[in-house]
Amino acid sequence: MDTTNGLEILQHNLLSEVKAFFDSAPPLKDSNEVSEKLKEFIEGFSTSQGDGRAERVVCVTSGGTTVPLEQRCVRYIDNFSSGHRGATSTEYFLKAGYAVIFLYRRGTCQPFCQSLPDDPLLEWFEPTSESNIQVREQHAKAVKRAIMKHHAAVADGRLLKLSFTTIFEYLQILKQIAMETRCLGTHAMFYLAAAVSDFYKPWKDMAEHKIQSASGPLDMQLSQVPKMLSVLRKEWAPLAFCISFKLETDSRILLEKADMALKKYKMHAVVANELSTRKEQVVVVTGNEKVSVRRDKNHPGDDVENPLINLLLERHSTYIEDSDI
Ligand code: PAZ
Repeated sequence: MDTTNGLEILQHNLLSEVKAFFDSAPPLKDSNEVSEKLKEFIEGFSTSQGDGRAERVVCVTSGGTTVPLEQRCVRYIDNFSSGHRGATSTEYFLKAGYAVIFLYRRGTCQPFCQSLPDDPLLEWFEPTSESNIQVREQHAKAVKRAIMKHHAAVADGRLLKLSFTTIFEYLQILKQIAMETRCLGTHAMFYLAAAVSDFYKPWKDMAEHKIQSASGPLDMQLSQVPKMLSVLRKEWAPLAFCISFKLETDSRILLEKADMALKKYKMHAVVANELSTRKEQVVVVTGNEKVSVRRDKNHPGDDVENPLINLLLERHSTYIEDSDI
């Protein structure tokens, strides 16, 4: 088998696995609505600005995907991701003038919510009369700021939020986003911070009803989720600037795995992070460098996403300029 032929066969096999994944996935309930929202959002900002520069858009994925074990799902496999990285990064992208499609796991961190009180929601408010409720004085500033910033981003047509829970929903929506943003070419970016399951139970092989414990220990085989990063890069969004993340708990293999992902999926950069230090430091791995990015400890409240997004914005600009030549 010559190498070209070998690669073609691998690509063909991958595309068949991807097709099988989507064909057997439960269809998205609100697929048409998602499509409409995306079209409207992109139309809203994709016309050139006054200075002739086209707008830039980033799809930020955030939080973890679940893997249902039953069709009428009682149990599922989940992961640790809080969505903090995606939510915080979204704020920096918006600040830099990007339009953001925030694809997030329901119930995880949201942009502009970091400084909201930790108290339970109902305790933020107090009744002032029979029919009036106000935010408690000690929370008023933080709540008002969060609401104003969020409202401005959505009302300006710069923030579109789409939610998922399962691996099936996540990949179907990601594909829709990629197809709808193709028209933006190199001005589109994918910032894939979501923790996406590597294994899943195909829908057709899944028990319909709750798995019974009376049948003894659970012995279940999971299939591998097809490598969608490859498909995103090659098929769905071939011109977009693509950043994926690599998380490991063993620092000895982290950079090597990030390098492998960079080459295998042809990403433009892979952000390598370790579970325990992910809020302090990441390493941006590209074809010719490994840049360590750290949170500035001298500035209280600063986070690692601030320098990370600055670096990626620069790289995206260079990518666009180089592609224009
Ligand atoms: O969501 P979070 O802020 O708790 O954590 C962020 C993260 C570690 C999920 C992200 O930086 C990441 O590495 N995502 C990809 C994980 C992976 O599938 O390797």
